[in-house]
Amino acid sequence: KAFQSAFTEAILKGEIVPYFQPIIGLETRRIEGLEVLVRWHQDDGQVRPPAQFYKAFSDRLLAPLLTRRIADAVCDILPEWRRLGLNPGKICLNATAEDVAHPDQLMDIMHELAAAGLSPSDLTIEVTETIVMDDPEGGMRRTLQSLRDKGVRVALDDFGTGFGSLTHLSSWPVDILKIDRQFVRRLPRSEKDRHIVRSLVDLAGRLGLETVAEGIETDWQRDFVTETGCDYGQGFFYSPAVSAEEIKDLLLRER
Ligand code: G
Ligand code: G
Ligand code: MN
Ligand code: NA
Repeated sequence: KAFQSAFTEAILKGEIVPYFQPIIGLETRRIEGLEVLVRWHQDDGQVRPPAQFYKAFSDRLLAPLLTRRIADAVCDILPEWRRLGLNPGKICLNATAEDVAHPDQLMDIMHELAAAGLSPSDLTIEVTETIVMDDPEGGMRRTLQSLRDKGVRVALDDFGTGFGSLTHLSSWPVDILKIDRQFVRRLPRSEKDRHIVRSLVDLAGRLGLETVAEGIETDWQRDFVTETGCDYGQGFFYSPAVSAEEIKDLLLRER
């Protein structure tokens, strides 16, 4: 309860803000998309990552407010980027379980972003396996499918960390597979992880999915995943998630 009111107040005060982490085309070596990652700018000047307010993501009241707030903030930024001639590529929003269980808000958000100039085909919704695991009535599947029918792309985040990953891959309507950074972290030392990453990229390709390797921290890791045929890379090697002001500078450099 105390957390609920503190977090709601933070939203109202504009302290809940989007940060942006570039997603790089491994062939083009350019920014092809941005993952939107929430941060809490507290009034003491601290920038808190989601690990310090993870409860908000699973709270039935807070989760939809959080998603809406982040989407609204992105809508506010898009016109400025357009004015400056910046191309952010795909905008990748993380969805909560509540979002996927109740599709109305996600549909609203898609329309709101479209009105701000982002076409549905430039929007990606990221869901984790833990979110989609429990879907007895198939409602979540239907949400994702109706987004895809509108041209929005769906990414399966943190792939390989949940239970029954391969089941999800064959039965869920997804376009993109994000290889979790746990498989990238120990490269090049771990021979097993090299095999796993290669196999995941190969499997995704055969299933017609695009691939993003997460957690790229070194040029060796970048070269390795590029050589596997992986499409995109994301990680501290390129950039951590940065503020709207800082991502503008990164996009300006690529203009
Ligand atoms: O930014 P960071 O790596 O600390 O994020 C940690 C986790 O929080 C990630 O798994 C990410 O998917 C999740 N997360 C970050 N921002 C958002 C957001 O805006 N909405 C949702 N639903 N999850 C987010
Ligand atoms: O769960 P999701 O993949 O959406 O969360 C992304 C999180 O991973 C962000 O909180 C971000 O800060 C973190 N992250 C992104 N790139 C790297 C990286 O290269 N190394 C590490 N250790 N963490 C990363
Ligand atoms: Mn994500
Ligand atoms: Na991830």
